[in-house]
Amino acid sequence: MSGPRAYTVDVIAGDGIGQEVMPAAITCIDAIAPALGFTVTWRDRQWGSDHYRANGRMMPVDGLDQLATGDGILLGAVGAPDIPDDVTLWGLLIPIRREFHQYVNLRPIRILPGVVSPIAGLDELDLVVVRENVEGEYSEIGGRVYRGRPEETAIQEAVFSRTGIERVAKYAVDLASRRQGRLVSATKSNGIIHTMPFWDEVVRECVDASPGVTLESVLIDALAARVVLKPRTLDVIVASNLFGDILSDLAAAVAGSIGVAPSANLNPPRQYPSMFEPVHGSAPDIAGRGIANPVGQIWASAMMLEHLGEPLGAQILVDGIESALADGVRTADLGGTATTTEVADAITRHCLDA
Ligand code: GGG
Repeated sequence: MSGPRAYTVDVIAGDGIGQEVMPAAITCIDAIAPALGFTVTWRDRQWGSDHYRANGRMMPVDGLDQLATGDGILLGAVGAPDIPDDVTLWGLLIPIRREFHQYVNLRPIRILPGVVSPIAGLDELDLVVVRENVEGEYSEIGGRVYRGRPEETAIQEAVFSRTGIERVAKYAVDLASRRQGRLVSATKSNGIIHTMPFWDEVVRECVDASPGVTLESVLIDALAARVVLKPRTLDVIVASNLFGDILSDLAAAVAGSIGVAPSANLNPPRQYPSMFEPVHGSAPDIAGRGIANPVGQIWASAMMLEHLGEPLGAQILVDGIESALADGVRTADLGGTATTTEVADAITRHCLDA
């Protein structure tokens, strides 16, 4: 490519601490971009719960059309105590994942320097959760009958298609083949007797087509225990939408704090923009105090740079995070006293020294 590489990124800081950690990530990228020869045009989208309170919608009617013209989406957090969680999630996050076929939710989990795991003696961890991101248990199919009566009943259907399982399983198999060659699949085929045996079958077919990769199917309850008790026996985990969400939050807590974990909602064929967000939510209990951990957001931005074709920028950001944490610049969730801005400034300084 000749000339400066120019990217247009839609920024949805969203709710709560999303508004605090997002500027930290933008500051870091703006600091390193000139020396690396690329530019980013940030398109600020003030969508989320405030937009909902003012307009009755989490984003404008043509919000998805607006996002379709960009190269990527950087999301902060969604969720507010006065709005039902299903409204915030289904009004913003889930439509974006679905519209842009972001069927892989990639969630790397590592113990970063200076971060202490709550599991005694665990000082190293490096695993990746590959979560199916557009179908499964997150489904709008179902309903509620006999509202307010003793016989009130809710039905929620899970949707698993061969295409949907195959494409995320192939992604996970490919990733496993480039790491340790070991894939663990989360299942519950003993209790969930239609969708989970189908999931197991299709994942098995995908693994069998890749001779260098071994597969272990593990019941989700046992796998959750293993994430806590023996996390280092895990390398790449592939899981359905709900199981992947829970396992990755759990693994992030095992790695020291959910505040540092990043997440990439990927459209692997790159026909549509992908979206990058921290795993954490809007954390209304600490919002507005300037103490939120910006590392998850900055690490998610590094994943975005990697996806956009700026691997050096991505590496500089990750190295900057590691150096700042190793220096002891940490927010309260990691046992430190630094503010969001102090952590972002320390990371930026390290990035500029790189
Ligand atoms: N950082 C994005 C965010 O706020 N996520 C909140 C959440 O509840 N996400 C659920 C999900 O990823 O499915």
